[in-house]
Parts: sequence; structure tokens; C-alpha cells
Amino acid sequence: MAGTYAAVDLGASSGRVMVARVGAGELTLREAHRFPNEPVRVAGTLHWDVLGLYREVLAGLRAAGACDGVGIDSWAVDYGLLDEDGALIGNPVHYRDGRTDGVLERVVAEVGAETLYGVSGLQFLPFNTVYQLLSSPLPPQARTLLMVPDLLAYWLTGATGAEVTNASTTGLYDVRAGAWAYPLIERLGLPPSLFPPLRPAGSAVGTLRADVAAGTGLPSSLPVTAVGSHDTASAVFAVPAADERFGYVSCGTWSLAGVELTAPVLSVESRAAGFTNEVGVDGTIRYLRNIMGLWLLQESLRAWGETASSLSSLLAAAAEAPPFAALVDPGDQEFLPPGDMPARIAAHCERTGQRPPAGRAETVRCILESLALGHRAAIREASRLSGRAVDVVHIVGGGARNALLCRLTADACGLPVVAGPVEATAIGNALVQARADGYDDDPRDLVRRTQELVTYEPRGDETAWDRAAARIGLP
Ligand code: ADP
Ligand code: LRH
Repeated sequence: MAGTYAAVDLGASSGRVMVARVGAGELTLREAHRFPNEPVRVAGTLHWDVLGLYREVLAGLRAAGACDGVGIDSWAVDYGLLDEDGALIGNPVHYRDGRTDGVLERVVAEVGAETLYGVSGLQFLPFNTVYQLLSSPLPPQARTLLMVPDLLAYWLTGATGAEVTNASTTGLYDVRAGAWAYPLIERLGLPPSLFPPLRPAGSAVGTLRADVAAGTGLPSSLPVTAVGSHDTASAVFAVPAADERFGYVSCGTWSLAGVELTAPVLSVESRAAGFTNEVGVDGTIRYLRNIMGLWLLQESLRAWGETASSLSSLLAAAAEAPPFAALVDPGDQEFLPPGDMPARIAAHCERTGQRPPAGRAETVRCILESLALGHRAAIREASRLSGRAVDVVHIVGGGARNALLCRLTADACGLPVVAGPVEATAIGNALVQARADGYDDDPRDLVRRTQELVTYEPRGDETAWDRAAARIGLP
């Protein structure tokens, strides 16, 4: 039996509504609607345009037409607050906003890094939901916190809940117990009732509200399913791996690089190495590190006044630029906020005793080699700290289109890289819906057999990569 599913996938740089047809040996994807995701700075605070995104979701569902279900995923950590009538209080704030400056340090000093990591297993990132929530007093009228995909699903259906993969990025989810971390929530002075009941990926959210059905031309009986609503969870679910001995890079605005496990690693060494234990579909653990990713390139293009259309000529020039001229640590939080990225890269190089890249091609080369080194370090260390052997690295997401980055990652890791699918997140979203609808073949097998994948074999001089990694303090 085959089904057709609308996958709403909101990335930090663009959103799309894809229509996937899933059946025995069949997986096809059609783009119904794509739209930019542009944050808005209001009175000094960087917000998501959440109502604009919802409008585009509705337009996408209208364009998708007849289907058997809807699932929503988005970037993690951000949320909206509802009052007792279910109305949104204020506009969700972007995780790159500076309101969290210093909060992580304050909370770690109060509670202790060991306690925080022991409960949530999360990499200490300044924008984790917990630090956003503690950056200012909670509005007194706040009754319910909904993560962004749960908020959009609420507007579609009227049903509230917290899908687990995304709840696991809050810092307030107990990764071992598989439940909200109520003792920690209370210790931090947050009301436990703010956090709605958890729902696993694959469970039903509800059906379309009558007004949504009328506005989209879809039936009000259409099911909305909780998918791996954290985009990275959906992407990793669709990695076309043949067995468990794989590393992955979910590569878009961020590079999320690591391995898939069955249990969290909460050791002191893991904490110090900056690894996260996010929950995946089916209770797996996404043991990975956040690396700045193609954000470095996106922000550079913006600073140069270039659009994405100039990307291919810039990448061609970068391929010819001298190797290992300048390198930055792509995990450094100094690259997190929006701003003049080439200037920050140049300053980082000067501070670390390197000649800054001369011009655009060298800057792009610097970004891509630095990302390849970040991918290598994350996958090697994830493998070492978890004991999971890695024979191949899968790159999924928009970065799979960047042949130079894939090739450099293969060379740096000394492992084959399999690139694709580009739309792994939307595919993972649709596959969870299909499974909830009765599809029971191996999803990764289906992706591997039906999607176009490109393999990059490692070439060249591994010792040159070892020396380059040492220059930026990476293994
Ligand atoms: P997100 O989901 O975080 O918004 P995507 O997975 O959509 O990100 O990836 C977007 C990135 O993919 C862009 O910033 C760009 O660097 C890269 N990309 C997209 N198309 C191409 C292309 N044709 N060639 C090279 N890189 C590309
Ligand atoms: C990627 C992503 C990542 C999070 C970040 C906030 O889109 O979800 O997994 O760490 O956004």
C-alpha cells in the first residue's frame, strides 16, 4: 500500500512543503512550495517571523493538494508561549539573539555542569531553550510552552503536546528517564505545568481544524502526525546507511556531525568534548556536535552582497585557491551571531597568528576546509567516546550539493563520504508518517535504493590534514 504525505520542513534559511509518495520500493519527492525564512529584528531583538511562516505553511498545504497526512519539523530549541486561552504571547525569539549572553555561565555556576549534563546530556550551547527561558522573567500569563513545530501543529489542529526529539533539545528533558526533568525544572524556578505532555515521533497530533481545512482545501479528517519534529532527527532517520557503522553530517545552516547510538554517553570526557545526546526517532540517541556549518558561507555571501546564485562560481574559485592557507575553529561561538562574517574570520586568523584570507575565494576555501576539519573531529571523537566504529560518513541536507565540501570532508576523515539525499529532512518526516500509516519496510533501505547518492572516496595526504587539524587545536 502506498501513501502520499505532506512534509513541512522549516530550516533556518528556508522552509518547504514537500509531497512524498511512499510505498513498497517507492519513494518520490515533489516540492509543492519553498519560501525564505528571514528573521526580523524588532527593537533590538531578533525574532522569527512565525506568523509569516505559518502563512507559507498554509500556502504549501494548499499547493500540496490531496494527501494522506501532514507532518511538521523545524530547527530546534525555539518556542512560543501560550496564555490560558491558547493565544500566543509575544513573538518567538531567534536562537541567535543576544538575550542569552551570560545566562549559560550563570546557570552552570548555580546548578553545576555535571548536574545539567547528567540530566539532559546536551552540549552546552548558549541558546538551549533552558537558557532562553531563564534570560528574563517568564511572562506571568504564560501557561504552555510549545516548541516551534508543536506551535504550528497546534494552529493546524488545536491540539497541544511536546514531541520528544525536539523536547530533548530544551535542556529540561531527562534523557535517561525519557521524561521532562521536573526536579531540574523546579530547581530552576520554572513552573512544571508550562511543559505539555510528551508525545513520541509517530504518534497522532490530531486532525485539521475546520477553518484550516476550509482555507487549504484539504479535508478536516486529514491526520497531522508528530514526526521527528527536530529537523536533525528527521534528517538522521533518512540517512541511507546500510548498517550501524556510520557517521553523519546533517549539513545545512548548521553541520550536525556524529554517530547514532542506542544509549546516551554522559561521561565527564563527553561533556568536556562538547557532545550532545539528542533523542532520535525510535528512541535512538543522536550523539553529535554542533558545528557552525554553512552559516559561515551564508553570512559571508550576505556581507558581500552576493546571492545564492553566485555560489557555484565562488565554489569553483575556492577549489582553485591554495590549500590550508588559513583555518578557523568552526565550533567557536564567536561565529554564532549575525554580522560581518568575513571580518570575523579575518580577525580570528590574525588572533591565531595566521595571514587572513585574501579575497573571497580564499575566504570560501578557509570556511570549507575548516568545516571539513570540524566534521572530522566530531566524527572521530564521537566514535572514540561512544565506541561506535565508523566506516563511512553520510552527508545529508543542502551541503550534500557542495561537491567541494563533500570531497574535503572525505579527504579530512580518510573515509568515503556518501552525499545525499539533499532533502533528507523532508524524507525522514514523510517516512515517519508512512510508518504511522502502516508502511513497515526498512526506511533507510528504501532511501538507499531510491535516492540519488554520490560517493567521494578519500584521496591524498592524511598527514597534511593532521597538521591542519593541529593548527586549530582539533584532533
Ligand atoms: P537549512 O535547512 O538549515 O535551512 P539546507 O539544508 O536547506 O539548510 O541547506 C542550505 C545550504 O545548502 C545553503 O546555505 C548552501 O550553502 C547549500 N546549498 C544549497 N544549494 C546548493 C548548491 N546548488 N550548491 C552548493 N551548495 C548549495
Ligand atoms: C538545525 C538545528 C540544530 C540545532 C539548531 C538550533 O536546523 O535544528 O540541530 O542545534 O538548529
